[in-house]
Amino acid sequence: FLHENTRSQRFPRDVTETFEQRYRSKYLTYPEILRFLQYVNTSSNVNVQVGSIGKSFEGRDMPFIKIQSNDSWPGKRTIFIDAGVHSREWISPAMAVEIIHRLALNTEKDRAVNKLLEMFDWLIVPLVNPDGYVQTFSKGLEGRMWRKNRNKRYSTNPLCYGVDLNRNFGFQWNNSPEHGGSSNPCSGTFSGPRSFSEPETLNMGRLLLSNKDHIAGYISFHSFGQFFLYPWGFSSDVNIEDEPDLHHVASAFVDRMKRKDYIYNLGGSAKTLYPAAGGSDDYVRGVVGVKYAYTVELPPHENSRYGFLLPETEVKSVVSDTWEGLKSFAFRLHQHTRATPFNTTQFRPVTNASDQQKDLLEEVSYRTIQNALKGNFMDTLLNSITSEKRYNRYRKSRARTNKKIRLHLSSKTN
Ligand code: 0X9
Ligand code: ZN
Repeated sequence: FLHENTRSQRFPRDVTETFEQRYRSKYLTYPEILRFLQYVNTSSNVNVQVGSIGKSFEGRDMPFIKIQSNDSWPGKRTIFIDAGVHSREWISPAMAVEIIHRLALNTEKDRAVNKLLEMFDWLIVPLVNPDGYVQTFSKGLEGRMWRKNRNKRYSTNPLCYGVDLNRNFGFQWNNSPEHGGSSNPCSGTFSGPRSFSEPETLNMGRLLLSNKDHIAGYISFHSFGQFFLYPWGFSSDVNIEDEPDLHHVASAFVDRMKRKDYIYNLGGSAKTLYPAAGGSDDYVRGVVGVKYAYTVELPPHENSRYGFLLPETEVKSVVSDTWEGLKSFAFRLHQHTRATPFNTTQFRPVTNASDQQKDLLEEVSYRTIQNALKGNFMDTLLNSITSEKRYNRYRKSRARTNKKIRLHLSSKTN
């Protein structure tokens, strides 16, 4: 698939020069990202595996790369990174490209890289939303500032295409009074007709669940604002039980970045930024069962006038500075989790003061995990939500659950 979008089947002679010297000082296009991965695949000295996790709505491949030390083994603890969920946040895939370059090519001869590969395998999806990304390179209203995917099924108006992929993941989907998603296709935060209605989120869900037992940490790169966020995003009323752990590991990044003069805001997602349900981070934590799941809002700072339009001249310094923060994060994660045997089912996905609420919410995510473990997650998921009948049944049972939670909560406060 790497060849599909490239004009020439072979690399031009100056490809090394092109990528070594120019990839960090410019935003790569979709075909350039594929070509970059192809280059890494053939030139890395460590173990890399490049492939596609599936197709986007418009049929583009969603590339992944797995980077491991040459003596790695199946099931080794993995850091999972994704980028480009929102297409206009160009610095995000640029960050993923930087990470891939650092880990797989290590042209800076950074001694820490060996350690990083010793500690973890790295699984990276640099562009979760390729259709949207391609769209942002076009002119006009639906051009540079496009955020969602390019699904055309929910509206005939081109301004109203697409679903916000970060409202479409299947955990607490649309499920709080302030869920931060919209049911209007014209909205920039349209959450889709149901969770995992989009091929992009479905492909991610499948990949995540099939790696569930060895993902030690998850980071989704977004922009902008300089926030380091942990769950929960779906509601600001629910606290995460192990907040001190999540905070401690993330603060390694935040402290390191501060020394480089980047001030990051660290905290629970809904409280620190705003409530938004259906995000990938909540899903990774709540259903996949990864304890350390984060969303990072890259530069510029929230007060910057640039917003999503971080100038190309800033790319190089931002991604190489952020790499330092990521290294600190990985070392801290390793250090902090080394003593505890790695078992993702050890902790409880959702907690709050109320035990009853805990049980109800856990039941939902636990069932999803059980189904995933039974075998083909995709079949399970597709069967359970694409058939209208079953979907309605599911919705009704969800409504009942939600009602119980609400009743219980109000009885507590009254
Ligand atoms: O709204 C979002 O999806 C993210 N912010 S952005 O400006 N990049 O669009 C924040 C997502 C935080 N995580 C959750 N709310 N689950
Ligand atoms: Zn975003």
